[in-house]
Amino acid sequence: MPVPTTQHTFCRICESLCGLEVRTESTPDGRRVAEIRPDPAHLASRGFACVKGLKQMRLYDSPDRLQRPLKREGDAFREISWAQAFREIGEKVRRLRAISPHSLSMYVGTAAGFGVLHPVFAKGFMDGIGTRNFFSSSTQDCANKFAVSTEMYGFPFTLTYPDVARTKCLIVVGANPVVSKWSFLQVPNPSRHLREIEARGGRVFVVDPRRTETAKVAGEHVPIRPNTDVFFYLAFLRELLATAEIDRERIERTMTGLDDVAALVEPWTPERQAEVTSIPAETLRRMVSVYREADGAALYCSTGVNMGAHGTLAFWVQEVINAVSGNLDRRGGVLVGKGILDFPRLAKGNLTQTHVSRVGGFSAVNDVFPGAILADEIRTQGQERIRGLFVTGGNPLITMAGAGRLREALSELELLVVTDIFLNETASLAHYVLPATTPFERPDLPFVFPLMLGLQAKPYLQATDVVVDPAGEALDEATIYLELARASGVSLFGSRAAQGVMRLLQRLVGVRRESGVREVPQKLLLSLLLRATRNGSFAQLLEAPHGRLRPEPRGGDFLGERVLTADGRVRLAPPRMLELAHGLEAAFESELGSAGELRLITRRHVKTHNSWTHNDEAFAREGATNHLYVHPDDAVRLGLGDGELADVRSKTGAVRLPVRLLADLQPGTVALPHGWGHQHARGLSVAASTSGVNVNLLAADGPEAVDPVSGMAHLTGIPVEVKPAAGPRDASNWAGMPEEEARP
Ligand SMILES: Nc1nc2c(c(=O)[nH]1)N[C@H]1C(S)=C(S)[C@@H](COP(=O)(O)OP(=O)(O)OC[C@H]3O[C@@H](n4cnc5c(=O)[nH]c(N)nc54)[C@H](O)[C@@H]3O)O[C@H]1N2
Ligand SMILES: Nc1nc2c(c(=O)[nH]1)N[C@H]1C(S)=C(S)[C@@H](COP(=O)(O)OP(=O)(O)OC[C@H]3O[C@@H](n4cnc5c(=O)[nH]c(N)nc54)[C@H](O)[C@@H]3O)O[C@H]1N2
Ligand code: SF4
Ligand SMILES: [Mo]
Repeated sequence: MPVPTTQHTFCRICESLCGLEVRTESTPDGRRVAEIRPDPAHLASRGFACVKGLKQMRLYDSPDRLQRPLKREGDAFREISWAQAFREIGEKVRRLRAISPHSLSMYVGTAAGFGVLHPVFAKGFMDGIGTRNFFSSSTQDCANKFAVSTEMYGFPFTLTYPDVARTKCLIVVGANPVVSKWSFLQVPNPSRHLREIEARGGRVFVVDPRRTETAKVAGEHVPIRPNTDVFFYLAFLRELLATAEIDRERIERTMTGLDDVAALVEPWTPERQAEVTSIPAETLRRMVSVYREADGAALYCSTGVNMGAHGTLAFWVQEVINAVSGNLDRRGGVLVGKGILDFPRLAKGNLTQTHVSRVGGFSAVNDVFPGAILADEIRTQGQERIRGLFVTGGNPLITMAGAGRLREALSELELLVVTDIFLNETASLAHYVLPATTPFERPDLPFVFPLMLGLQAKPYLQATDVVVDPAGEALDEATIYLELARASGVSLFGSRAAQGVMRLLQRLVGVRRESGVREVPQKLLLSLLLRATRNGSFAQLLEAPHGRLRPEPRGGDFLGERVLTADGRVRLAPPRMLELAHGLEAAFESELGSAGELRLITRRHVKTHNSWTHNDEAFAREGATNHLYVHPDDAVRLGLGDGELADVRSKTGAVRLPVRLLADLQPGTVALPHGWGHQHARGLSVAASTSGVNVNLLAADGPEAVDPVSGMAHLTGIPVEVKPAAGPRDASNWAGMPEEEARP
C-alpha cells in the first residue's frame, strides 16, 4: 500500500521560488511525487505557481533521467561506477593541470543558482585547480548589471530592485515578468503585483518591441526599436534633469559625478532619441513627468536590455536616473536588500579579483569571463589553451552565442565533463556525464539572491527537506565536486583546511549511498550557515513550512552606509562608463543608417525554461517547433504567409523554420524563442523528436562580438534577413536546414 504524505517545499526552477505542497507516495523505486499543488499559505507566493512548477515531476521521473555516471566510448555511452568516474576524471585533471591549471575550465549554468551548495562547491573545485577560466550563464543574461554595479556601488552583487509592493510608477524595460516572472527580484505572481500598482493609483509602462503578456496585464505599452534603449534612457535622464527639482544636497552628500553625467546627456533630446527608438518625444516627456511626480518610482530592466547592443550603458543610465531622482534607497523606489548575512562586505575581497582572459584580454566580471570567447579559448593554440571543461547545471551548446563554432570547439576538448539531470545536447559531446539530484532530492535554502542579497518583494526565509529519494545513483553537486577535488589531488578553494573539514564531516556524518559514496552532509552545512548568521537551525526553519518572515526593507539604509566604493559614495560617472559612452554618437549614426534592417528579438513562453523543459509531452510533443514571429505587414513585404517556412540569416548562421504572424510586434522586428534545436540530444527522447531550431546559430561569438566591459553576448536585436525558404525543412539537421544551405 502506498503511504501518501504531503510535504511543503518550494520550486527551484525560476526566481519566484513559489511555495509548493507536494504529495508523495512510496513505490518499489522509492518515494515519488504523485501531485504538486501551489501552497496557499506560503508567505510570498500565496497559492501562486505556474504549469512548469506544478508538472516538474514529469520531467524528473522521465525514463531519460540520468541514474548512473556515463562514459563515452567512441559514439556510445556506457554506465560506469562513481569510483571509476572520479578516478578517471581525477587522473585527467592531474595530467592537464600539469600542462597548466588554466587548461581546465568550468561553465556554470542557471540550474546551479537554485541550490546554495552547488555553486559554492563547483567554484571551490575550480579555485582548487587554480584556473582563472571560469564561465557562467551570467554573460548571457546579466553580467552588464554586475559590471555596472561594480563601477557605481563598488560591488557586483549590490543590485537595486524596484519596490514593486509600494511603487507608484513602474517602468519595465525589456522584461516580461508575466511570462518569465522576474529576474534579480523575487516576486511570485507578477500579474497580481502589476495590477495592484494600478489599483493604488500608480502607473505602469512597458517598453518593449512586442506588446507582451505583461503589457496586456497592466499599464501602457511603449513600443521601442530593438537595441535603441540606451538612447531612450539618455533622453529620459536629460528630460528629468531639465524638469525636476533635483535634491542636490542629498546627491552631493552621497554621490559623485553628477556634472559629468549631466554633460553627457546634454545632446540627447527627446526629439533626437525619437529618431531611432520610435518613441515619440511627447511620450517620453509624459513618462518622465509621471515618473517625476510619483510618490516613489522605479525604472527596471532585464534581459531585453541586458542582451542588446548597449546593455551596459543602458543599465548604467537607468541606475543614474533612479539615483538622481531620489528614488534610490527609498520605499516605493528602488531598494538595496539585505540578505541573512552581509555578503557584500564578506565577499568584496574575493569577488573583485582582476583576472584577464587570454583571448581578447577581457577583465573578469564577478570572476567570470565572457562565454562567447569559450570556443576561441579552446581553439587558440598555446600552453594555456582550454583542454578540459566542466559544465554544471547548464547547456551552453544551446544557450550560448555562436552555437555552430561552439559545437566544433567542444568536440576538440580532451576532457568534457557534464553534471546534469539529463544527457542534454552539451552532454552528448561529453567524455563523462555525471548524474545530479533534482531540487526535490536535496535539502536546501532559497536561491543565493534572496539568501545573500534580500532581493525579495516580501523578505522571508524558508528551508526545505528532501522530498523524494534520489533517482538511481544520482548525487548532489556538493558531494560530486568534493570527490572530484579529492580525486584530482586539489583542495576546495585551494584550502587544505576546507577540504579536510568537508572530508571529515563526510566521513563522520555523511550518509553512505548504495553506490558506496558518502554524501556531504548538506543539512548540517546549511544549518551551520543559518547558525552563523543567527537564524537558528535548519530543523527550526523547517518548522515554518510556509516561510518565516524577515524584516521589511525600510529604505534609507543604503546611501552613505552600505556603498562599497572607495569613498563610500555612489559613483554616477565611472570613468569606464564615460569611456564606453564615447561610442554613442557613432552608434546613433549607424542606427539612423539601419532603419530598414530587420531585427530579431527574444521571446519566452510559459512552458519552456531555457533549453530544458521540452522533454515531456506536457511541455512539447513530437514535431513541436519554435516559430519565427513576423508582423503581418512585414510578412506581406517579405512574401511570407502564416505557417510557411522561412529562411532566417544573420552574419553568423542560418536557420529554417515556420512563420507565425503576430500583430503585437513592432514592424521591422521578428521574434524567435531560444532553447530549441534538440534533434542531436542523445538522451532527450521527447525533446529530440521536436523540430525547433537553435536561434543561437544566428548570434555571433568571439571577442569582437561581446560587450567590452561586461562580456555580455548580444542575443537580442540581431540583424537578420528573412526570406521564403529555398527548400523543404530537414528535421534531421540541427539547424533545421540542410547542412550545405545552412552555411552562410
Ligand atoms: N537567444 C537567446 N539565448 C539565450 C537566452 C535568450 O533569451 N535568447 N536566454 C539566456 C539566459 S537568460 C540564460 S540564463 C541562459 C541559460 O543557459 P544555461 O544555464 O546554459 O541553460 P539551461 O537550459 O537553463 O540549462 C540548465 C541545465 O540544468 C539542468 N538541470 C536542471 N536541474 C538541475 C539540477 O538540479 N542540477 C544540475 N546539475 N542540473 C540541473 C537542465 O537539465 C539543463 O541541462 O541562456 C541564455 N540564452
Ligand atoms: N517561462 C520561462 N520563464 C523564465 C525563463 C524561461 O526560459 N521561460 N528563463 C528564466 C531566466 S534564465 C531569466 S534570465 C528570466 C528572464 O526574464 P526577462 O528578462 O523578463 O526575459 P523575457 O521574458 O525574455 O523578456 C525580455 C523582453 O525583452 C524584450 N526585448 C527584446 N529585445 C529588446 C530590446 O532591444 N529592447 C527592449 N526594451 N526590449 C527588448 C522582449 O520582447 C521580451 O518581452 O526569465 C526566467 N524565467
Ligand atoms: S513561477 Fe513556476 S517555475 Fe517559477 S518558481 Fe513558480 S512554479 Fe516554479
Ligand atoms: Mo537567465
